[in-house]
Amino acid sequence: MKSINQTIVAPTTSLTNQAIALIRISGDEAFDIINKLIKYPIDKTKNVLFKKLYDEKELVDEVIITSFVAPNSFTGEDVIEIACHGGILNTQRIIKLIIKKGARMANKGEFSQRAFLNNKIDLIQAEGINDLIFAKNEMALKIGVNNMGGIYNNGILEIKNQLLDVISRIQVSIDYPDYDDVEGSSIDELTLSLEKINVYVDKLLKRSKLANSITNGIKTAIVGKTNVGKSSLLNALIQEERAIVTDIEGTTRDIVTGQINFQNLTLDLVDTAGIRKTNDIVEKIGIEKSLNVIDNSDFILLVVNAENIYDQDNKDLISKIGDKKHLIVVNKKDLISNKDIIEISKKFNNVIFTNASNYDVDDLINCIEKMFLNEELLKNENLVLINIEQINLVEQIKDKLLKSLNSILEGMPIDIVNVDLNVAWNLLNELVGEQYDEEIIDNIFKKYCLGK
Ligand SMILES: Nc1nc2c(ncn2[C@@H]2O[C@H](COP(=O)(O)OP(=O)(O)OP(=O)(O)O)[C@@H](O)[C@H]2O)c(=O)[nH]1
Ligand SMILES: [Mg+2]
Repeated sequence: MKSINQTIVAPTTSLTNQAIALIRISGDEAFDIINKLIKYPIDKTKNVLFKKLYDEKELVDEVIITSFVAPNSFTGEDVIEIACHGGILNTQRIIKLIIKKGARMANKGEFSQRAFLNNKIDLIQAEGINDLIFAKNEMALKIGVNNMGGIYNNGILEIKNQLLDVISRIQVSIDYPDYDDVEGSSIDELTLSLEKINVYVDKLLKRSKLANSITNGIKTAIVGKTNVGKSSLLNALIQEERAIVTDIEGTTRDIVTGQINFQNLTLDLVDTAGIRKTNDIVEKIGIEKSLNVIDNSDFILLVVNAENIYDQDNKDLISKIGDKKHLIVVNKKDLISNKDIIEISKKFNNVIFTNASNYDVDDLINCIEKMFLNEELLKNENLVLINIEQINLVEQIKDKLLKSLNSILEGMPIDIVNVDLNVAWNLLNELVGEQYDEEIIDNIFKKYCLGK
């Protein structure tokens, strides 16, 4: 592993031809290094200065230097940020010069990693920064901003305190078995406290799973019989002629994908081969794939036409979809009467009408937004995690808490209950980053952008 003590440098903006690029230096030698590239040395103070950069005597660029003194910087170290002219060659040349004067190239995410290791941010905040950078819709952006600012982290810190309190009460009653007056250590009181913690963790998990799915992209399959307009629907939703559309049955043979970002949610769409009986080997394979896509999706758009809505193929598809979230999309509504629309609407409670070839899919979009956005998420007043590793940790915490609660209710010895509670406590610490494995931390930050 490269040394954490070395001064590091990286471009914080991407390397392309642009007006201004930003280069960040962080570490003990940040000021010494910049002073080797300018005529009059800058003091170790927080400052913004216009300077000329030199390679020995040769002018390199005119730049703005912003300096931060440890511990009052993003990383908690001395930091110099150089806003230089943004040509690729120019930016690379300045970075090479800085390396020549003693810095080393930063790893991906190393600035954030240092901020974390220097206690400037906790892990939830660090992940928030990443979520913010990669946000695909406004919901993800808002959650990223909230988590970066640590606005709702106190909820999880409060839960940590409550859990510690329960563990301590149990520990006291284990250590002093004869002293049964320890306040709050009766089975009823412990159960009550644990139930409260459980409710919080359970809600956090539910919110987060939903948010993860709608912010990263809900896996959505477009399925149905041939020629009903599935590919037209994909094209209308992504507003691009991606999938081939013809009036020949069996046009789509393989799966075609697309993504649509609504204001607050994202759908990862998969258009599939239409279902029908066929002897064509290639088409058969496509149909097989369509059925697999249903299994691997979280949301299904079953596309039908008015005249085939009740036929056996569609009945089979509905039973294959089972209790997965789905909508029945009656496409080609331009070909049916209002009377038909009313009749069909009476028979199904999750039916939507579209005219995909005319890009008329507004009702469908409104309906999907309503289906997935729950009030609590929109209000954004609680901690929500959208990162899958964090959600997995919360899942494990929930399992352990539930196990200990059940053990208490089943009258198991109290020291056994405490074993699971201690594991939950460690996992909670891992979640906020107060306890960590260096290798895991290295891995977490590697997925960040260079310069972040
Ligand atoms: N009148 C009308 N025709 C439509 C509509 N949507 C699609 N079509 C037409 O229906 C035919 C089939 O459309 P596709 O989108 O290729 O249907 P598909 O379900 O993907 O068909 P396969 O790939 O063969 O399974 C094309 O001729 C489309 O132009 C609609 O809303 N109204
Ligand atoms: Mg098709």
